[in-house]
Amino acid sequence: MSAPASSPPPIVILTGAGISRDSGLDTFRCAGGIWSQVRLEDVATPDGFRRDPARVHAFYNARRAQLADPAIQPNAAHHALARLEQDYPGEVLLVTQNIDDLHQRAGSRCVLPMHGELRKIRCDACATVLPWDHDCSPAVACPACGIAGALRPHVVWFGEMPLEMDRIYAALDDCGLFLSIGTSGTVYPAAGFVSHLSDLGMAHTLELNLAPSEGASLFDDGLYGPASEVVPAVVD
Ligand code: BJW
Repeated sequence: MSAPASSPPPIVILTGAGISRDSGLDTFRCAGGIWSQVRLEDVATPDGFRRDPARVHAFYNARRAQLADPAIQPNAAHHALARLEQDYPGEVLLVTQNIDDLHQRAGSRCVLPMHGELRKIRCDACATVLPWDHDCSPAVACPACGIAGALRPHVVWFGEMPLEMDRIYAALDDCGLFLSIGTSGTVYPAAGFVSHLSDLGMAHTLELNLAPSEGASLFDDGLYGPASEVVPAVVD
């Protein structure tokens, strides 16, 4: 990401599950969140998938079906970030840990979903990534290569390398403002972005969250409240 000298500083935005909470999707670690309903070792690790692929597919099938519910829509925070991308004269990169598609549906174009996408599936046999809006199971054959049992959710599990890391670090190294929105900051490498930036000393860093995260003191500033209120207040 490199901009002409006259452009305003590039902005990098990191979002987490908290931004989609006001759209009706559960976070992972809040009270009653996803990790209190299922064991992450069972559904979000390569070992869990090897042990019981049907259980893992069922977990993601249910979340895919929930995302397709007409009641689940982008909220004011997603829309505000899409407006920011459209109106800001410099570059805006939206890095999301979320696998929902609410940023894209709100109109954001420059989105890097670093933990994958719920509405895609990947073939372990031929590495093809396909749009996928229905249920999957170990019995389904890959439409690209015909091999059965090789499809897996296109998501990043613990122990796997998140996506687009080179592009993300290049953008971080170049940015003048970093916004972290609705993430607990407990999962690396995303949790390390703010320390990376304070080491570089070039960007202003701002946390927007319901309440200060454990790493709040690493940020230059913080603004706290529901994302659907705080994000539009910052952007507009
Ligand atoms: C609101 C709100 C409202 C609520 N408004 N805000 C020890 C030290 C350092 C690292 C490690 C370690 N041991 C293991 C690791 C690595 C590991 C890791 O970080 N583990 C930690 C738990 C310690 N990381 C990895 O394995 C990652 N890969 C990696 O490191 O690769 C390197 C490598 C690989 C191989 C070889 C060598 C090197 C991969 C991590 C993958 C994470 N995947 C998941 C599941 C994705 C698919 C799915 O969705 O099912 O990603 S886990 C889950 O956590 C999901 C999320 O993206 C991620 C982050 O969660 P997030 O978004 O922050 O949500 P919450 O719930 O935690 O927080 C919600 C926040 O919202 C809260 O702060 C609320 O306050 C706030 N909120 N309502 C605004 N209305």
